[in-house]
Amino acid sequence: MYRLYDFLPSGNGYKVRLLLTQLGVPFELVELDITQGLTRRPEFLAKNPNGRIPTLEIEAGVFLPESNAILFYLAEGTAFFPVDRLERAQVLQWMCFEQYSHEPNIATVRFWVTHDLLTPERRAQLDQKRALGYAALDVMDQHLAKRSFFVGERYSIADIALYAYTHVAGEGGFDLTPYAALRDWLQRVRAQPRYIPITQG
Ligand SMILES: N[C@@H](CCC(=O)N[C@@H](CS)C(=O)NCC(=O)O)C(=O)O
Repeated sequence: MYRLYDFLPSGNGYKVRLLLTQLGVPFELVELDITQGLTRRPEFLAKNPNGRIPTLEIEAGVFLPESNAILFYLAEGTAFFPVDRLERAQVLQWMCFEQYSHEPNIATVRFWVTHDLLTPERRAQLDQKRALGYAALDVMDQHLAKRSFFVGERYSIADIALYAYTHVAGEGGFDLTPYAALRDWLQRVRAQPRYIPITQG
């Protein structure tokens, strides 16, 4: 059985929990409180030298970190990952966008705000992070104005990757009210079979 090292408030971890649940694949959850530095201890660094969750233990001693890499691994050969060559590349395109333009702004601000970690140095970065986060939401909203899901009109791991931190962006102070297409898409993701909320292990 897969073992998932995770932290329940984490959107990156939630991506993996959501896909495993939607695939109907059982897994063992090992929660590590990142606010207590548990992923920076030698025993975890031996599993993922980058010291971060999510990390999936595929079989004894075989560890795969990085949420989107884990999604790729789990979704291969399933309805969550297209077979068409261009659509596969488009899934990768949106997952790269998520990691470079979306998550570092939207997820980081949410983490600082919800965990009361707004040091003066971070406060000074807030405006820029918020502006970059809103720019990412603009791109998503424009794309979704013409389609139901990110790639090929089908729910895929691109949607899971982007949903994870978008649906909780409000916790970081992002106002989603002006993003009608984006909000409709959030509802469509929520309506998918075997959907679970971020708080569920
Ligand atoms: N690019 C990685 C980011 C992973 C990441 O930043 N994980 C955070 C929680 S969301 C973490 O483990 N932080 C603990 C730490 O850095 O000590 C992914 O997508 O999995």
